Amino acid sequence: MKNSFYIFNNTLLFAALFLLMSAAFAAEHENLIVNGSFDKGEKTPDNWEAANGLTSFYINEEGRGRIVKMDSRVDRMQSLAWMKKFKEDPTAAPPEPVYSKDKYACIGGNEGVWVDSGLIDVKPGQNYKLTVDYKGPSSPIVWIKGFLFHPVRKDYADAYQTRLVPDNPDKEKWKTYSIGFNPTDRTPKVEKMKVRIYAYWPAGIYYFDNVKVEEITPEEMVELQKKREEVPEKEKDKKK
Ligand SMILES: [Ca+2]
Repeated sequence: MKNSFYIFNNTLLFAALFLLMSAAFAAEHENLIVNGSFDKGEKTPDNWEAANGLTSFYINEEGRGRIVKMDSRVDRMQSLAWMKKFKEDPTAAPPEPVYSKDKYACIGGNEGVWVDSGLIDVKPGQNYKLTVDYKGPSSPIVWIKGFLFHPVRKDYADAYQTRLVPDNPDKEKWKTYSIGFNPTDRTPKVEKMKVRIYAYWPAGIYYFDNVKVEEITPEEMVELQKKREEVPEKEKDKKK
């Protein structure tokens, strides 16, 4: 009896702790990008653009579920032709990749490779934090693309962008990177935004996981901006 009471008490304690923690995370750290882990959905993860199977892929990695893989080494002409075909018929089977002898003739030396998230609403005046897990041979770009509603064209038009460029990445080891940003600070009419994962030069294989956009406080924004300004300082040191 005493034992079961103890277990019951512990269960209650854990339940209470769990609720408290969930409430804290929900209040401060809700991921506004639905399915930022890429794990939900069928062939294409929910809320993300389809991978074309030649330069962009959704693959599984142990312990991470599904991740994004991009290969920017593929020949540019082949990539462009395939992207056109894939757009017309997403069920078509991708060709075997061609790797050109001229290393500048790859898609990474030109247009690059990307996949986009779905659009989310932008709150006026709100500070946000973008976070991504990344591993690869060099720095890719994770963009935030902001849009305003064009009254004449009755469509969303480009109005804002900022980028996260992972500093000092590792080919084998995942690292987590973040920036702070505020879409309406200088472009107050921005209403929507999305994430664009983008790999280009140097040609190589790039991996991404756990894309997160969350609302942050002005204090958290100041901390992130400090970190962002430290990067050019480090660059300066390298050149000395
Ligand atoms: Ca994942």
